[in-house]
Amino acid sequence: MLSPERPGLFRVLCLFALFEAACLLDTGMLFPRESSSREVKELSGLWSFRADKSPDRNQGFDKAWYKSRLRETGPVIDMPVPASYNDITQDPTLRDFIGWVWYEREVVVPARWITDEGTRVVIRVGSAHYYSIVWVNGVKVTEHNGGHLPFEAEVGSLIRKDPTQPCRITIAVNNTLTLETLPPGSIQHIDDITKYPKGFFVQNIYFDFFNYAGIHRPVLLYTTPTTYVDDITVVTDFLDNTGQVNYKVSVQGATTARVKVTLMDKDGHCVASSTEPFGVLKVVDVNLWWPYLMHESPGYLYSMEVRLMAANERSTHEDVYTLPVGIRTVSVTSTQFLINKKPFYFHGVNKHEDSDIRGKGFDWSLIVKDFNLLKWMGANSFRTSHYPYAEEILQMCDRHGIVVIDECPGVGIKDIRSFRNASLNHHLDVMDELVRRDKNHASVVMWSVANEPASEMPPAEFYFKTLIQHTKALDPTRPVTYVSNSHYARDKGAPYVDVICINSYFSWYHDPGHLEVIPLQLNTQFENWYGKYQKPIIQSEYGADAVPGLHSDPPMMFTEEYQKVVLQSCHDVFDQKRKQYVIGELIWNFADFMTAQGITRVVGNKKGVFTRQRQPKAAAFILKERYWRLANETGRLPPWTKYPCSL
Ligand code: GCB
Repeated sequence: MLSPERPGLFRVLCLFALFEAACLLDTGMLFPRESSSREVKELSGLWSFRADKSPDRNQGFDKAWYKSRLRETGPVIDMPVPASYNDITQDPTLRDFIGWVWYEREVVVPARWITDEGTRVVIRVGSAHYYSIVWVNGVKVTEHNGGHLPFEAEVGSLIRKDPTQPCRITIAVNNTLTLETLPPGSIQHIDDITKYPKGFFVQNIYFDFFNYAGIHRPVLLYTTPTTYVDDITVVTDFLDNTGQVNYKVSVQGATTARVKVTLMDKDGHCVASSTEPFGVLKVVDVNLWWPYLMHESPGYLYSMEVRLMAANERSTHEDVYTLPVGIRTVSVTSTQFLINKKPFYFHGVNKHEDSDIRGKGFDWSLIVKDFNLLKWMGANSFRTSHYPYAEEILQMCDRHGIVVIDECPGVGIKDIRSFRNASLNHHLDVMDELVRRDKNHASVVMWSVANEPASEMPPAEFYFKTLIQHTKALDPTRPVTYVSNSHYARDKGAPYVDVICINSYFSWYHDPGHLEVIPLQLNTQFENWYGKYQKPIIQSEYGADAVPGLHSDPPMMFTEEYQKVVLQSCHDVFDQKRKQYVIGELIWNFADFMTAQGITRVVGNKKGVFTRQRQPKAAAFILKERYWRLANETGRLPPWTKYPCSL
């Protein structure tokens, strides 16, 4: 359990543990940034595309589609990258496709990257769902198991082989989910030819969002020198007015190299520096990183420039990487969540990466719009339900002071076979990748290892104990949670988490239409969970579907009025319990989102307070009023933010 007492010693121990953990991972996963020594070439745009519709989906491998141009092995269509492929065409078989799809793009590489042997060229895929294999000029360079997280490979030697040829990148992506993937799923073949066409099969999933697929985040080529900054780990602390940045720089490509680390404030003034690869930078009169609406200047970021100098017989290389650093602490007591030693109340949302046409494809316009809506409604936090979001989104959170509960794709672990070792090992690997990617984000204050697993099943205890302990060993500086369903009376993982997160839908999935049960049932829920575990509680999901434009008074399910009353009834209980041990409320959901087709979903899940096109329903105004009231009560706001109407 994280303890606010003896922070100095505790932090130093954490730091060593974090550095040890970082060493267990093969390499770093720094976000590619341009600098005087690094170039980035974005490969967003149109790629050639073909879905392998052969019965066993294996034709692409049998015919080695990666060996020549994709258009020479069969018909191709244009496919935007990044985007899910599902909603791009009018073809229902592509929307619901299961199996391998193939992407290809030819790239002209700057001549200097080819001629300069001192340049490392790396291909990086921000994420592709679910299993990916990458070839460059017909040679396999990497494969990756899992969506939502980046992967990369060095390709310099391949593009240098024949400099007269453009660099041809082929990426095959398979969206099949099995009992051992994260999230899990299963493929069901149905052989009854009296009822189903020959070869009929379906993908069963146990989660409530559409299994969008394809290359979801940008693909990049980037360069570094051959001796380079491979990873940086920072852990921050403060005492009185002095901030501390404990850091470690990992170098690849040389056994000896000189390092210069400079910490700069927002105006570019140096506030601390060092020539050691690890150590502590002290910042006098520190500007702490504060959440949005908790302070008049939230999201303060320093810049940590790492300059690496390495020499061989022939030349000197320099590599420069600049990492944004927010200085803040996080800790938990039995009733509170503390940021910079002050109580923090989560008033925020759950989101999805989801929108019309793009599906889960990365889109700056959508991201900026969503941040504007979050700030408009006075939300100070969100949970990355139910998988890690794009790194660019976390960077926005760092800059705007939006607090994040960072969730891995452990959603829908319902089948007892998904608790076996193969699944657990993969889940541990995913946590490694997630912590490695997101450990330096000030906005990330807690890890969530799963959402609503069947945590009452006997193997759940060993599974979650192992997973949570592993995550704490990876990062002892942040609390760990997983999200429970309120009606699991015997939750085997709860004793191991730092914060209890509970989802509940009273008067929706239970007692539909009976709004009057909410106060009693929600109160009982809190008392039971706190009574049993004595840990702070976040209401991590609550809400109701509302089809925009449907109205009724008295309220009926699926109308905007019903959604409003569900929210208001819950808020009354939150207001009583937040004086005790409830430390947050996250609405389900920020916006409507697409799901698989089914009798409870009307073209997707309609529990958004905004529509999928980001227009407010009546509930958005209820939340806006509440969140600003909470912020005025609990935060320290500058005068211009006190009255949101003037925004
Ligand atoms: C939940 C799940 C979420 C669903 C939501 C619902 O408990 O965590 O993924 O979308 O309920 O609307 O049913």
